Amino acid sequence: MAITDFERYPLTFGPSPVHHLDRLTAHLGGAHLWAKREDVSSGLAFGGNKTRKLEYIVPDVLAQDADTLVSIGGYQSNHTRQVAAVAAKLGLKCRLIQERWVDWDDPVNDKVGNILLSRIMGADVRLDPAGFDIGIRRSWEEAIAEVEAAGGRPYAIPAGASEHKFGGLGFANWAYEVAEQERQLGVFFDTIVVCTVTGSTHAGMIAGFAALEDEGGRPRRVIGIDASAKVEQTREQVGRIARNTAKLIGLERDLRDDEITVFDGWAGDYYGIPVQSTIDAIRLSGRLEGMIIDPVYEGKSMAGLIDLVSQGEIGQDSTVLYAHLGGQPALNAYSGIFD
Ligand code: 5PA
Repeated sequence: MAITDFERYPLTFGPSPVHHLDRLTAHLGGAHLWAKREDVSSGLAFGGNKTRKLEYIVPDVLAQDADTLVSIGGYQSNHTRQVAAVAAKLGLKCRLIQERWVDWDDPVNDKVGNILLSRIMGADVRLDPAGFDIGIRRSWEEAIAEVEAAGGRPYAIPAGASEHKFGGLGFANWAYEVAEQERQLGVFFDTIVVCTVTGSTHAGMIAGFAALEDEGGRPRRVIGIDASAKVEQTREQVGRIARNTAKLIGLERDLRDDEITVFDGWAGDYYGIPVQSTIDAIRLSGRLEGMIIDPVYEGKSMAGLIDLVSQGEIGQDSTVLYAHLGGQPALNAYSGIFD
């Protein structure tokens, strides 16, 4: 099997745009920085990385003739908002468990941003007081059982669509898309920087780029920046999903440990709570590039990118592709930071 053997249900406009970050590059005075924008590549409720993952999951939903998508995330989950959008687009029902993953006391945290959009799109949104965990949750299993008991045909999509058997395919294909865009642009991205939490975005990229390398492509670094503040769990999950995805797309060797790189140092102490470097990164990206990033994910990976370039860990001659995975709607629940 190869990535092209898997069916892809189109939910995006096509390849996500890639552009140079001129002013950020000049400001940091090091590597050449580019961005690839999952945040502007779909018309479904602002898109993001889950939309691309779901393109490879929807064919299975349709094959199973499910009538309700069931998924889970925090109150401000981007993933559940994208599941709600896909359900709306397919004419399916949607049942969402929104857990209190983040101890953030903004009074509208469970009302604005992502959760508001999910409600607008008709999802059945249920709040649950449970805290952060990227594993399989009981509340989610109960929701599936409830849909079944009511005569529905649920289709279960785990947190971030990561523990799904096809969860890594969307970003394995992203790697091939990057290779094609490199040919068009005449550049080579030797370093990719990506935010990682439930793991299948980063894992898919690792598998995809490993397959490209085995097809004769030049090697490159795919650096995951942890935003879960539970780096060991994330690293384990990324490695496992990368290996599963690599097998699925026909990689004939095991992945090396040095292909699975998850850095910590920018997540702060808690998932979902921005620290000073997150806020600085959000302001810098906004002021220099007009590129909006969020306080939960991309603000943390951008803080990592800024430091790695400033400290020379990513060298002067590097050409870096920053994966912008979306997530801006959550900013609405964090307005107090920018007063
Ligand atoms: C998320 C995830 P992975 O979960 O695939 O590692 O992706 C991390 C990530 N950037 C990066 C943005 C904007 C994201 O939304 N979000 C989760 C959610 O519930 O929204 C799965 C955690």
